[in-house]
Amino acid sequence: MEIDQEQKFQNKIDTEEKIEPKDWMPDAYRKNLIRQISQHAHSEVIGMQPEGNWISRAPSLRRKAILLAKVQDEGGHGLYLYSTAETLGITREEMINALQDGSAKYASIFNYPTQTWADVGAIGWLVDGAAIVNQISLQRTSYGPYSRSMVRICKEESFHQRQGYELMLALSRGSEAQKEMAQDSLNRFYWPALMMFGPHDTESAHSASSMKWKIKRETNDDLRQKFIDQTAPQIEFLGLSHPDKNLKWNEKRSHYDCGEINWDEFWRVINGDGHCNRQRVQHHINAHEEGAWVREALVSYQQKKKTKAA
Ligand code: BYC
Repeated sequence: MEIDQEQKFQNKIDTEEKIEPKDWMPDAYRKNLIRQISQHAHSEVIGMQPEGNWISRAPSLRRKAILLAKVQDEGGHGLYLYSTAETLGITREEMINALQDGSAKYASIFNYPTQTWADVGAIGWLVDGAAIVNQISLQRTSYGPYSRSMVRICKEESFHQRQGYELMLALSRGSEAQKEMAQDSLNRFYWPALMMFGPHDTESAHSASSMKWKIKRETNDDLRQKFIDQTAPQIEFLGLSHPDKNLKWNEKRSHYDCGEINWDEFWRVINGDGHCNRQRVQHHINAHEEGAWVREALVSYQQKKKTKAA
């Protein structure tokens, strides 16, 4: 019976039919999706912190308004994704607990500090840029609600990426000090942005099953290569120097060859020992505790409405 169900499920995947919340699915598919989607949601929400750090110090009203809107969008993405994960039978509370007790991960990039204003540009350009490359591919993921949330998120991310690049362009066409600030920021964020795509395919624990079930449509290395290829001419147009001294166009492959990521750093950061891991989670815990009264007020308002209607 189970084998039959599993075959039917795989046929659906193979013929590009979306899996919907009430459809039968193997436990391992459900578990893998909950893991990836909840970690994606956590990344969006924790990702508000490094940029939020600059809202009160944005250099103009225009820049402040743009940054406020962007950070708010990221919170919205978190909400779509938590709701998507909830359709798989996990509660928001369980997901938040896993984030706060360290059992669930979030994107490693957000454990790096934002030291200068240029970092806001570098995050928009490189971090949202890397996220879009991944998320465009995830628009075709096999789970219906995840795929639909990606369509909406990608539209907003592409605005974020452009605002980041425009900020970097303004700095790189500005004074010598501004250009230096842009270069320094590119140097610090380039490699961590490449790490966002995860370990090499040969080291990726979840890739084989995720590719078979079309949760992931392209591998970590293929997506990373796309990002490397699209970013090189963007760096050149800014007039900045490329942080990867081994980067070289390979005519035969029609791709850039590149230097190696520092994988020790990657594993250290995702296992909790980056610059800001403790600070990011503690800040989340504090905000969550401070916001408890809002959640309580909402629940009692909803209960009141229900009692009135009954
Ligand atoms: N950081 O088997 P693998 C944004 C973990 S935010 C941390 O290859 P998978 C934005 C991985 O979870 C957008 N952990 O995993 C927001 C696994 O650990 P567990 C974020 C990482 O899932 C604010 C282990 O390493 N986007 O746009 O097949 C401001 C083995 O890896 C990372 C998403 O979340 C990492 N970089 O592939 C600005 C996209 N890489 O779970 C911007 C959705 C790997 O076994 N997620 N790990 O404990 C994905 O596409 C996939 O989950 C990944 C990893 C490609 C990230």
